[in-house]
Amino acid sequence: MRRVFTFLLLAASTAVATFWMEDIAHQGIATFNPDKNYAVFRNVKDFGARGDGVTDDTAAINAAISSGNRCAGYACIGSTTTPAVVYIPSGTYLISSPIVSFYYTQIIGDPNDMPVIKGAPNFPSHAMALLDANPYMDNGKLNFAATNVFFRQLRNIVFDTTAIRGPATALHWPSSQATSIQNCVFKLSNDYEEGHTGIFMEEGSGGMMSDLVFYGGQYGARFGNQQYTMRNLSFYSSQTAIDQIWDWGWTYKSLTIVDCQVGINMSSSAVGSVTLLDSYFANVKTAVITGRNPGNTTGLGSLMVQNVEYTNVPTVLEGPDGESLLLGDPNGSVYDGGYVRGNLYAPYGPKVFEGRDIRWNQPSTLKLGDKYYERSKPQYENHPVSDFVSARDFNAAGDGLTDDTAALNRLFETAAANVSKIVFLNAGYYRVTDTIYIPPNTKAVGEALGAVIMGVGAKFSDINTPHPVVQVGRPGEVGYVELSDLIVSTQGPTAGAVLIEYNLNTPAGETTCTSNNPPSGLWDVHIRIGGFAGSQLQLGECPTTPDIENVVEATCVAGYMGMHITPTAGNLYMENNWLWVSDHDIEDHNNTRIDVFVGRGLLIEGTRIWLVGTSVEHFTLYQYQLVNASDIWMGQIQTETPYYQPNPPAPYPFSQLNKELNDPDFLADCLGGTYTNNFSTVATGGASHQTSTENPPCAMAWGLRIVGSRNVMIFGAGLYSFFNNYSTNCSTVASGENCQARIFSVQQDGNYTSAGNSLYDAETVQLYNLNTIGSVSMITRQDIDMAAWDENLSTFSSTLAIFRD
Ligand SMILES: *[C@@H]1O[C@H](CO)[C@@H](O)[C@H](O)[C@H]1NC(C)=O
Ligand SMILES: *[C@@H]1O[C@H](CO)[C@@H](O)[C@H](O)[C@H]1NC(C)=O
Ligand SMILES: *[C@@H]1O[C@H](CO)[C@@H](O)[C@H](O)[C@H]1NC(C)=O
Ligand SMILES: *[C@@H]1O[C@H](CO)[C@@H](O)[C@H](O)[C@H]1NC(C)=O
Ligand SMILES: *[C@@H]1O[C@H](CO)[C@@H](O)[C@H](O)[C@H]1NC(C)=O
Ligand SMILES: *[C@@H]1O[C@H](CO)[C@@H](O)[C@H](O)[C@H]1NC(C)=O
Ligand SMILES: *[C@@H]1O[C@H](CO)[C@@H](O)[C@H](O)[C@H]1NC(C)=O
Ligand SMILES: *[C@@H]1O[C@H](CO)[C@@H](O)[C@H](O)[C@H]1NC(C)=O
Ligand SMILES: *[C@@H]1O[C@H](CO)[C@@H](O)[C@H](O)[C@H]1NC(C)=O
Ligand SMILES: *[C@@H]1O[C@H](CO)[C@@H](O)[C@H](O)[C@H]1NC(C)=O
Ligand SMILES: *[C@@H]1O[C@H](CO)[C@@H](O)[C@H](O)[C@H]1NC(C)=O
Ligand SMILES: CC(=O)N[C@H]1CO[C@H](CO)[C@@H](O)[C@@H]1O
Repeated sequence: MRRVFTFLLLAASTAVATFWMEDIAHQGIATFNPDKNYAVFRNVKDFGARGDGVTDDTAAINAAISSGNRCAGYACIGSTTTPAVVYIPSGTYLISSPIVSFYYTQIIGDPNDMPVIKGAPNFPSHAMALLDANPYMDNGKLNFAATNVFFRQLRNIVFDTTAIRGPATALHWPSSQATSIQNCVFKLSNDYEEGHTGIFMEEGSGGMMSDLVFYGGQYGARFGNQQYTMRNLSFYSSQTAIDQIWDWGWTYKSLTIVDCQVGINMSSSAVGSVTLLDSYFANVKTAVITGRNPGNTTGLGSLMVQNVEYTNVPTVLEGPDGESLLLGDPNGSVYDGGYVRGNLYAPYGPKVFEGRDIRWNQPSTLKLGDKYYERSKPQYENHPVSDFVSARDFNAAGDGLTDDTAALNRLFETAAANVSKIVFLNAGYYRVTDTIYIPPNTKAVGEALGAVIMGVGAKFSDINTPHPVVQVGRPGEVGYVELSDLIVSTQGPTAGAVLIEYNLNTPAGETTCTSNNPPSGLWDVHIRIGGFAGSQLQLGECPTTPDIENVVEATCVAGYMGMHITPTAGNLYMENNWLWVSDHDIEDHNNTRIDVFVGRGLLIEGTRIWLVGTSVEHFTLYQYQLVNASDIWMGQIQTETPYYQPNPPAPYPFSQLNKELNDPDFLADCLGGTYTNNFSTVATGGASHQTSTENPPCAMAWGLRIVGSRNVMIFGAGLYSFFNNYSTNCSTVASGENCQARIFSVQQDGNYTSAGNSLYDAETVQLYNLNTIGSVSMITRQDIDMAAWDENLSTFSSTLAIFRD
């Protein structure tokens, strides 16, 4: 009887279709790894893991991660040459000590039957976590500097700590750009006294998490990081769902918090701001705890909440002394259109604002139902392997030497002709000498974040003739695409390269989104310029030159623009995208700084674009620029000014202005010394910024520049300028945060009444929770600097809660 039962169970489980990623031919290569036998794809079962819930699988899983002389330990703090997909088939994997992840690792479970990583009863309670993605070394430091942990993913895993008595953490995840966790479950002890935690993250520079479910725990999650975007997280029966350890800015969207004592505890004085949208709390004693007392005039603990329902929640917001600042209903539902607590500029300020039930314009064009549109990265889990076409099967070598232009163009053209086909770009560097055209109807996914399309050569080399490396649709073209897990790069001097030109207009619902006519999507599609093996833009070629005045090596001018979303483009959802001009050489043992120059960051001229968890760093003229754009959703955007500026100052070496692209004119705006500020009319803080504004350089890259655009909704922005000529002395309170004069500009082309009100029926720009570092002015409106950093002192950053224009 027992045997038959087992047999039936086996038969049933083999009947479940395996995930395509498990079965597809694994032809990915680590192009610039000298070991030609290096394996990118690793199935833990090939390393002896059993997944039977009984065998101790710790060593086998760790072997799958570590094999191939990969980057970890004292010997390596970063490398792009050892990317890996560690695949975990369905099963229950018992572990007795931590699984330790390495640099550039994707840990992916079978989404159709998610594997369980289960801590054995003897799992040591002093251990960091079931999965330690960045272990502390004997010297007390993390293996990988948290702010340099890039290119890492975790998907489709169930973590289970319930068999462990005493403290336990499922996941330790100090992380930064181009990292994501998607579709994971955390099963923690329901006994709060045990002290279980789902995710512990104490530092880093921000990434993306989505579709996570937490059960039990003293803490569902404890989050500390500079900034982050998190979407669709659910917590059931945790004592505290989210313990906000520290942040400058944080955007939560679509949280569900049920049967918890506390929803979000953000009372620490190290919390700069939290933005919370489209969420639901039920049977929660206290939804949010703030450390910010009423009337507090600092930027600390700024909070913006919009579209949240509370059912059986006695206290919506609790103050620092345990008092109820906003009441809920212990026996019913309360709906909140929105509340904000922090400093307001509308457009002038600051004014302490503590309003409730705010219902400012929320463009319906950006919503599906009553929530802002959101959509997770497709994993194609219902597709058989036969639906996939691999780059290697189209003779794209991906070896960094062969010219793969024709092969890739043929691959995309062929796949787009059949709506069922999905392009699989095997890991490898695809060297291309001309544009790769991605037609409407393309679905494509890369392997290991190691599939890199790399533009090189003459077509991309003229600083005055921009030429796309990847072009999505031709101007005016209509259609739909889905792209994920890809990197677009350049090699050597390519001053004319536009890494991605996006032209496509996708038909989608006109007034609100519809699920069956979705916007196109780019998930984990990144731009990386310089600082990696094979780029020919590393420490050897592009060392910094602080001691030489205004020198730029022509061989280190490596791009015209990161990404251009052109005027004909519309209906595009972007999630977790990092556009990075490297500031350091990832392969170097000390992550030594380098100087690479790329003109423009992300230019948006289109309409109806969502940017969910994106960042743009170190471009010369600007990071984000919006020109005549409309219906734009930006949620926790993040920027950094190039570390070398003002040596040389912007726009050098891109001194040829492109008027068609509305390039900022630094010569006119700054070098004539004509810029003015309106700080002296502000009620408070006059004295201190008189000294701080003495000599802040103005000819510096904009973090965000908005020109003549409408319905721009920004839910969290971190615009940072840490350096002048490689020194951080300027990004301090003592120096007056004077790395640069200004960083955020709104210029609406004279579309104002004489009283200064917008001519538009609705606000043109709404920005919530702006955090800046190293910029004297936080807002420059119509060329006038008007929000001084010291009007809104907060954490290491200055924080203002609302800017409305
Ligand atoms: C949210 O996450 C859950 C759990 O992973 C998933 O079932 C659901 O589809 C997600 N919702 C959205 C809108 O993506
Ligand atoms: C909230 O967090 C603070 C630390 O910032 C802690 O002292 C306090 O006990 C927490 N409150 C609750 C109810 O857990
Ligand atoms: C303002 O609130 C923060 C916490 O969010 C607190 O640390 C600070 O002491 C308060 N400042 C004043 C002047 O009340
Ligand atoms: C209302 O809620 C409180 C606290 O949750 C509970 O004690 C009480 O019985 C409820 N009253 C009704 C009428 O449901
Ligand atoms: C399109 O692709 C599907 C699935 O891979 C295949 O079954 C079908 O034959 C293809 N159609 C054409 C016209 O090639
Ligand atoms: C930049 O800093 C270096 C020191 O690291 C100094 O020698 C040089 O003069 C500085 N250049 C400018 C333009 O400030
Ligand atoms: C890294 O820096 C240390 C000193 O901080 C130096 O001893 C070492 O040589 C450097 N290593 C490399 C590879 O540059
Ligand atoms: C701005 O965009 C609209 C379409 O959204 C277009 O009709 C108009 O011509 C554009 N204006 C400029 C100045 O480019
Ligand atoms: C300066 O700010 C004040 C409010 O503080 C405002 O009334 C005035 O119009 C501003 N001036 C300019 C030129 O923006
Ligand atoms: C100014 O606003 C008007 C009315 O909405 C609009 O038609 C026009 O295109 C705007 N001009 C610019 C330059 O944005
Ligand atoms: C930065 O400040 C330190 C300490 O005050 C000083 O020694 C150093 O010279 C400064 N560096 C620059 C580039 O100004
Ligand atoms: C106008 C305003 O709110 N200014 C505050 C900004 O932050 C500083 C330092 O915390 C306060 O002293 C100001 O009152």
